[in-house]
Amino acid sequence: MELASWRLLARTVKNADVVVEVVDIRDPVHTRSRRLERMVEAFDKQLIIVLNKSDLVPYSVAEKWARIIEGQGFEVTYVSARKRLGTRVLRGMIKRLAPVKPFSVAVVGYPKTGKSSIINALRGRKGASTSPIPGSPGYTRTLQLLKIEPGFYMIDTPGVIPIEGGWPEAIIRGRSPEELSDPVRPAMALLERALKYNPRAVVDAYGISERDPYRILELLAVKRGWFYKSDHEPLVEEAARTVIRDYHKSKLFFYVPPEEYL
Ligand SMILES: Nc1nc2c(ncn2[C@@H]2O[C@H](COP(=O)(O)OP(=O)(O)OP(=O)(O)O)[C@@H](O)[C@H]2O)c(=O)[nH]1
Ligand SMILES: [Mg+2]
Repeated sequence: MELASWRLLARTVKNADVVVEVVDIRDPVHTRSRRLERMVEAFDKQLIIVLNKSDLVPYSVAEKWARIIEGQGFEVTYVSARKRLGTRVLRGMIKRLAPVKPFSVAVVGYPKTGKSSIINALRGRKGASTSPIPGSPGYTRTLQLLKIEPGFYMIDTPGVIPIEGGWPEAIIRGRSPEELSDPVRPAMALLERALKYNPRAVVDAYGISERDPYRILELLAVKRGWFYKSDHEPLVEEAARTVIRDYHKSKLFFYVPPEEYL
């Protein structure tokens, strides 16, 4: 899987008039890149932080995250690319920061935050290819220039993984589940977080009412009939990949409450 290099991003940011950093509202702290934000500052470009996937959290949670980030001195708004909510506000914000046409907006951020989906939502039609899982067909590999309206362009970029990304977010977004040499540890960390923030997450996704992450993987493998041929032990690696995929598809559902951060 190809991710954006910092050099490519620097060039893109330098040539853009406005930069949109797309963040996953389920976990804004771990899907924001301070390094990216500092780079935008260094080039003296206008930055908008866009909290995407707001259809997955209550309205009050979206509002609170926006206020927190605003309080840090950023331009911020929340949208749902999937439901096409908040796109009018975002469009207005961009035009306020880039009053003279023609202008271009670089859309940057962590993998799988919905960068391409936001561009499509603003365009009102598809054009930027999208995909649910890192590395699966449709993920963004190179820069792509898309027209939103005459004189208003957006540049779609591949996701970037900063070093400060944090565990396990950087791992599970940085590679396709198949490419992970050890999917079990990140999947266990993910399950722990899921249960911490949504006690019903595992019951709702798999009908398994167990709280020990390793045990959950074993039970899921048994449930799906995944066993090692050699010793007939549950194939926990396959269960781990499934858990990671289900997080990307938001079937394994949780979000980090803003209160945690205040
Ligand atoms: N629930 C929900 N899912 C979304 C939303 N926006 C995007 N997604 C989903 O998130 C996944 C990733 O979307 P993309 O637009 O491909 O994300 P990306 O940031 O361009 O991904 P890369 O180019 O691979 O870095 C897809 O499965 C989308 O359907 C949203 O507003 N709500
Ligand atoms: Mg993309």
